[in-house]
Amino acid sequence: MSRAAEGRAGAGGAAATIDVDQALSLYRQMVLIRGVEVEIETLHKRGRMTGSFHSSMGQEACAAGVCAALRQSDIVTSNHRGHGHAVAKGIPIEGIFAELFGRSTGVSGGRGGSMHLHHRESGFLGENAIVAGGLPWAGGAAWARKKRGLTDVGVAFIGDGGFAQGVTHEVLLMARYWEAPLVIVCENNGLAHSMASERLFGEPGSITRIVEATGVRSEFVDGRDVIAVAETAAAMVEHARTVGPAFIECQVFRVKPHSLSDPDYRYREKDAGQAWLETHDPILALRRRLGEDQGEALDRIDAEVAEEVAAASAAAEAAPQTPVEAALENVYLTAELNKNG
Ligand SMILES: Cc1ncc(C[n+]2csc(CCOP(=O)(O)OP(=O)(O)O)c2C)c(N)n1
Ligand SMILES: [Mg+2]
Repeated sequence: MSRAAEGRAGAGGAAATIDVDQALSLYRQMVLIRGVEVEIETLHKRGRMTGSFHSSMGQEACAAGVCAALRQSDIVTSNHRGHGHAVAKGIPIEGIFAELFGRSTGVSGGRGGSMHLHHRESGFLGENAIVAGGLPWAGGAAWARKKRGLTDVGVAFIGDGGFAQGVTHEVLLMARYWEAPLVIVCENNGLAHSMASERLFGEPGSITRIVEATGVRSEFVDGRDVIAVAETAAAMVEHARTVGPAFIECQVFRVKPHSLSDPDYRYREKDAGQAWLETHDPILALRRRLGEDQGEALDRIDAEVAEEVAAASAAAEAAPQTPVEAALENVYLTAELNKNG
């Protein structure tokens, strides 16, 4: 148990940085991410949503904990497994559902779908289907903000697979050289599709040591523990705001197959995800930690989130479909786009 949870959020103890209200807010955020993704999976299975998607079930604590340390004006970029980051950064969930339904009310006008959520108003610069493709965006955004005299940071969520991309190492070194306010969050879920992370990098924590060797401030954190993630993220975001780049390796677990269409039983034990969830679910872990005292408040959050998700999903589905003629909007640079760029 982290110091914070032993303190005001838990059973009493040493100095805490996270109080009960903040812990409840982290809980709500994780339940909302889970609720949105379970709804998306259900809609796919019922044939009401098409395409595929990459569930972040089991990884909610990383998205919720990191984004809790951010301001609205801080920038986040994400990858193909990005719904949790989008929700945690504050994108309205109706806009996310509408995007996945291909509706014109979607955050990307229904043109982007699951891997191209984008919402400037929330500081969400976008997901990216190219492994580690969002990282140079965040690095550039961070550097630009520093050049403009702002104190906002850029945060890039990448997977362990993203750490095997050359661009990751380039951005890391450039951000260090320019002292850019960038936080790289590597969600190490142990797999890059079917490739075991340990085969490439060694045990969890090894990626942190590789980054440490560059002189960039680095932390390894248990991504099942949302309070530990939130505390670590707060320190690293502050470091980025005031000093320079920071790196977090967040150890998580991918509960679902790589995507909806992935036969994961070919490279890991059948039902490995479900078995993990039963013993390590970050949502249940926080519930247990907060204890009976908060039982009613937690139940209320569960009910409110369920209602919010159902309403958002229904409203999104009822919205008009994106017309075919809109398909090429925002693809080519126009004077209007350039002006808003
Ligand atoms: C440059 C590039 N290479 C390969 C792929 C195919 N691909 C999509 S997701 C993925 C695995 C990514 O693993 P990781 O970064 O660990 O993220 P996770 O899926 O585990 O969340 C791969 C290889 C891609 N999209 N882009
Ligand atoms: Mg991975």
